[in-house]
Amino acid sequence: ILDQQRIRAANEIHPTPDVKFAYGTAGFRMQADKLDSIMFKVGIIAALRSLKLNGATIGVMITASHNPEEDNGVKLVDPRGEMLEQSWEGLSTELANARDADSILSVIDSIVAKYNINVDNKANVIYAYDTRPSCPALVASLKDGLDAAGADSIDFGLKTTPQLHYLVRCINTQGTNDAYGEPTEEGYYVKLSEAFKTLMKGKPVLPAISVDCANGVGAPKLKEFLKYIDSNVWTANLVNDDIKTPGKLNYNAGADYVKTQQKAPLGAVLNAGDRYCSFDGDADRLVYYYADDAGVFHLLDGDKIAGLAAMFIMDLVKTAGVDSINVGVVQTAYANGSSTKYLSGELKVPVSCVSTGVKHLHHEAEKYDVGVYFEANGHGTVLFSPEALNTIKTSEGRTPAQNTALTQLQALTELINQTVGDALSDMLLVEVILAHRHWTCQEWDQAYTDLPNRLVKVVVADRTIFKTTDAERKLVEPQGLQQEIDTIVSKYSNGRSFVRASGTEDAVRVYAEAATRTETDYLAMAVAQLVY
Ligand code: 16G
Ligand code: ZN
Repeated sequence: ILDQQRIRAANEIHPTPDVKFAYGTAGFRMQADKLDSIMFKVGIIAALRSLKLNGATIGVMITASHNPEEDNGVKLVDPRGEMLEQSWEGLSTELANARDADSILSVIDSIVAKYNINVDNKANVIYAYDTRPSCPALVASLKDGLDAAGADSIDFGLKTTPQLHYLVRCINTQGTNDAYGEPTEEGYYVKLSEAFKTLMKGKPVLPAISVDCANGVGAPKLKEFLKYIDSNVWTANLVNDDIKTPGKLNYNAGADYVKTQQKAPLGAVLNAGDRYCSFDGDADRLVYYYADDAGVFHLLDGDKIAGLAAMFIMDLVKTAGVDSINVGVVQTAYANGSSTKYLSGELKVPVSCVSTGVKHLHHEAEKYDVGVYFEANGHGTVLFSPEALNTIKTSEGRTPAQNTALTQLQALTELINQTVGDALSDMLLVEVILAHRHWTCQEWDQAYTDLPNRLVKVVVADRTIFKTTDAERKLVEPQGLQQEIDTIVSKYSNGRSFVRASGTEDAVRVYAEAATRTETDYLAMAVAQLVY
């Protein structure tokens, strides 16, 4: 199936530039004009991965999420809609860095030999892309790789990242007990909207929410979703929904902008009492925000969403009388200290801390019956274990209240995109909870007060010398640096600070939080000084 001639030909048309490529936490991501060779090679890797898994369908998503419009990227999705298995990241990197046809073919041979791959089988791959102007050319290169590898491939066109993850899972589970849904975009809207309607039944109609779509793919997809919901049930106003004008994608807008700048996006005028949220450029991150009566901006980030979701699900589990289901929350070191305190101290829910990156959170969340995971940046979801799903499905309530709660839990398992963080699905989850509680954003925000925090990016000569342990909260190298950080931190009340090398940029990140804004800024600067 793997056609050596075609692979050589593809390599001629898509030569590998002199760049050091690495499959990182976000797949391959960089300036779009450097990605051409990567794409056809990703096509080959996707085919090999499918062959290794007996022809299961693998997904390829072309996007650079919240990055500037000039960037692009590509990542692979495993059969259950999860991130590519880690061991294959290295293989992808190896192939990406092979320059001449002979080296490319020899990397392919070594993968085939390593996994005992039967190249006479059929590989299945689906792919989709975001709104970036560089996508069509990259898609063409990807297709060259898929064809050279003899894969059967389907172009799903413009999709959000979580929609592509959903499609992969649906295709691979079709016709099994584990079927996840119809493998179409429409199937996705139907699944979410039906679950949403069930959960909103008898609840107050919320005033329209304002959704900043970062001028990305979330805009047309949210508009599509709205067709499935009667506006008497729920509706939204879109801001930054222009996907046509060059240069607008993620420009001063979107979840990453709002989270890092701690201010409203371009084009949003905040009225006290109203609800606002932002998606990122590929609609897998979500943050909420509002203005108080004094007009002051308040952010409700991934930590706040995790707290809200955990609280709601724990209550439902109790009301439904299925207390055997345990709920846990997974965070990273970036979670605000107040959120961790709230979760363990008030909700009394187990909390784990893992390294940055969705795959780490996802993996850890699978250890609970119901695992709520969110990064502070707004990427997250809720996972229900097969046992939990079964308990919810088969339990019989002894009272009408128990039955209602069971129905609602069941609907939650369908509303939540369990493959990966999904801005649309997560937003619907938040809306459901606010409607159930009759809460405004401000009331939701009362759960706890975030400690002031600061994230500083430090460009260093070599970021690889920064090695961490304890879920990135402590440095082991360079030697002695952690003690110096500890000494500084100990001078601040509620002080916490850590340093880690970025997985997506050539820089080191310094995070700091403390009791007051001023102290936080001093702490962040003092630790950043140590790193320079
Ligand atoms: C990637 C990760 C995101 C993480 C971010 C950290 C996935 C799909 N995405 O975007 O979860 O928060 O990297 O970036 O895993 P950093 O390493 O540059 O701080
Ligand atoms: Zn994203």
